Formats: sequence, structure tokens, C-alpha cells
Amino acid sequence: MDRRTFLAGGLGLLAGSRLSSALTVQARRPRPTSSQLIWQRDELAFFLHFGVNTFTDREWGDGREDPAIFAPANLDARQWARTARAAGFRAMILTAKHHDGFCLWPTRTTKHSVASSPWRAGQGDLVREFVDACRAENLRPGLYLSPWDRNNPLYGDSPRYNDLYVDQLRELLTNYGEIHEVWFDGANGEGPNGKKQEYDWPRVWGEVRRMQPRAVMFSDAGPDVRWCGNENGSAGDPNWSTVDPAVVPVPGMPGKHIIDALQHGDPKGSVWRPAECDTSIRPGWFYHPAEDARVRTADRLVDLYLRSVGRNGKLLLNVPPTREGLLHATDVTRLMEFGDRRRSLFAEDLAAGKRPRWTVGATNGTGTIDLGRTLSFGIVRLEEPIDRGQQIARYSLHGAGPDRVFRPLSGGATVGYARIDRVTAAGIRFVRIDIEEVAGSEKPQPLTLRLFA
Ligand code: FUL
Repeated sequence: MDRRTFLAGGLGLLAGSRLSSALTVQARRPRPTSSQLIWQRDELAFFLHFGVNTFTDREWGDGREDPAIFAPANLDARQWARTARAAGFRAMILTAKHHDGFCLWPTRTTKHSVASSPWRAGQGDLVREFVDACRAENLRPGLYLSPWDRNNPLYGDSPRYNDLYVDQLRELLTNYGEIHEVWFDGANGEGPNGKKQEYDWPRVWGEVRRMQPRAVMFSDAGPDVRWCGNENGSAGDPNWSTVDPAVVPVPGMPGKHIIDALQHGDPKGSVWRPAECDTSIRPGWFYHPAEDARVRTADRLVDLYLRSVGRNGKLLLNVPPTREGLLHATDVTRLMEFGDRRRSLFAEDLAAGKRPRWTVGATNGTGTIDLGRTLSFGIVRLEEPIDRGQQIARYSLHGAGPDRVFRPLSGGATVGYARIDRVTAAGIRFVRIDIEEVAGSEKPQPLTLRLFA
């Protein structure tokens, strides 16, 4: 039974109506699962690119690296987790294996792993240390397992490599407790034998679902969370959390229309697949000493937050550990400043306790708030109740002083989980939100409005 039939049947039973009338119930707009909601509400996740590239100063290894180079002298995953926590992040994702094929856990599937390195005398398990650190700091752990593997001789020998890939996933997803997110990047190349690998995505996704039913899976093609279409951490505008699954069926497909679909989603899309915005605090994904002076500043990080979380996305910010196995002092300072800046920007909601009075029509709505005093503010945060889906396709915001003469403050297309606009608003006592257009035919849900100085 597909989702729609199930839903129609369910509604019919609830209403006590006959099956025939239940089947005529209009399909409801897609809604997030509880895992997708938890994922989105976390807002911020750390991405940790770490492996042999850290020691070769490269971005993509070719798979011929000697495991002996992997020797972080002072690795401390708790330092990563403490930093993430203190900066207000709620999840972390580690590159358990990047394209070079080097595994950060002692896998049985290949010798190309930490077990062949001098780190912890070959007895180390970085995936274990990572998940333990996440749990100690109350962060949700996630793992990146590159499908592209430039070391493994089976790569390109499609069925055999698919078996190996599933074996690696099985090790990662059955030995380390609950994993919150599984990350499949879309990079792809030929195997050592010149053969192109044909992945078995339905099998991979099915196995992950079976082993970790509460995890969300990320890739260009989801199935739970989609890439936002660029590596600078910006969600599209508009940004729908719904997509047409036929447009991007598998990860790694090139093309402008694919990028557009990833950036913007689709108001008519039949599945819920929100956008994850990944980018790095430095130019590269891996740590390079030459980039120590090119770490994003707190101002840039706040802008990034507004372009990702503030446009209905989630921000996955990469902070690469150094060869020591620690986050660099500059990165830590910038992250602390970023946390402080957000805490002070969003410290006091000037509209707290002032609920808008809503008049909702069939496809539009208006909410007005009396702030009870005249105020100035610089940031507006709107939120749709996305547990009931995403509807708003166009909105505007107006403000007025005691004379009740309204003038425009901001406006745009989608809202979703959060829409954060910077505004210039002084002497405002009344705020009016207009929902001007919605997707679908359901009556719009009232929005939450928060105002910050
Ligand atoms: C891409 C990779 O090729 C990069 O190295 C990085 O891991 C990025 C997040 O995904 O597909």
C-alpha cells in the first residue's frame, strides 16, 4: 500500500465513512517523519573531514596512501564534541571513509584502515571514539561513508563492490549504537580497472533503513534529506522541503535542472526531503596549514546561518581536525564567537507572549500583532508548523506605529521550518503578516513570528 492509499484509508476509518468515500479524500501534502523533524530542529551540525588527506595535505587521496602516515599525536574527539556543543551545534558527522578508501575504524573488509596505522599502535577505532564523544556531549552522531573508493580493487566490479560496501555499512551501523544520519556524497569516478561502478542504491537504502530505522539518509537523491545543490552552504530561495523523487533518482547526476531541483525543491513534490547545506569553515574540506588565515569570521558564519537555517535548510558546517587530531585554535575561537553572536542576536524575542490574531481564508491569511509598545527591531523569524507540511508560497510583513499606517518590512516566497529576514524597523507597534499564496489546496496554518533587536 502506498502512502496515499494508506492515508486515504486511514482517514476514512477515522471518519467512520465508507471505503469508497475514503478513497475520494484528497491526498494530503507530504509531511516530515519524526526523524526528519528531529534532524531539522537541530539546525546545526558539525562535519569532520579527517583521514589520510589530513597528512598528505590533499583534498582527494588516490587510494595509494601508506596507512603509516596516519599518526595524529594528540587526537581527542572529546575536544571536537565539546567545541560543537559549546557553539550550539547538536550533531556531528565524521568521514568514516573518504574517496581514498582509508577506513577510520578497524574494518574486516580491508587492511586499508587505522588497524594498519601507528595511531594507538594499530589498536585504535576512531569511529568508536567519535560516537562516544558525541554521546558524552549529547550530540547526535552521523557517519559519511564514501561510495567512491579509490583504494579497493573491487571498485568498478559492481556486484562485488556493492557487497563490500554493504558489509562496511553493516559494521558501522550495527556496532556503534544509534546513528542519526548516514551521509552518501555524490562524487564518483572510474575504478582502478577503468570500469564504472553501478551502485545498488535501493539495496543500500533498504539495508540502512533495516539496520537503523531512525537514521536519516542524506544524498543528492535523499531518500530522507537532500543536498542543497552547492558547497557554499546556501539554501535556495524559494526552498521547498518537498521534491519530485523522479527528478533526482540517484546521487551524483550532473545537470543544471538537477541543481535547480536540489536548490529549490518543488511545491508540488510528492515526498518530504528537506535541504542540508554543507560547507566548510575553511576553503578546503580537509585541514591544510596554508589555510590557517582563511577561517570564516563570526560575521560570515552568522550570514551563513541566515542563508541556510534562515531559508528552511539545515547547516552542516565542516571543521576539519589538524594533524594533531584536534580542532585548530582559530576555528575554535571563531565557533565560540559564532555561538555568542547567535545567543546575543536571538536573546530576547520582542514578540514573546503576543500571539497574532489570525483571519484565515481558503488559500490566504492575515495575522496582526499588537506589541503593546513602540519598538525597533532588526531580525524577523517566521516559522511554519512543518509537522503539518509546508504550504506558504508567498508572504509579506508590514509594520505600523500607533497611527496604524502600515508600511512594508519584508516579504518573500517560502517559509518552512524557519525564515529569517533582516529588516530595518523603528517605531513599530503593530505587525501584520500576510500569507498571500499557498501550495496545495489546504487551508494555511497560522505562522509563528519572532522579533529580535
Ligand atoms: C564531495 C567530496 O568530493 C568532497 O571531498 C567532500 O567530502 C564533500 C562534502 O563531498 O562530494
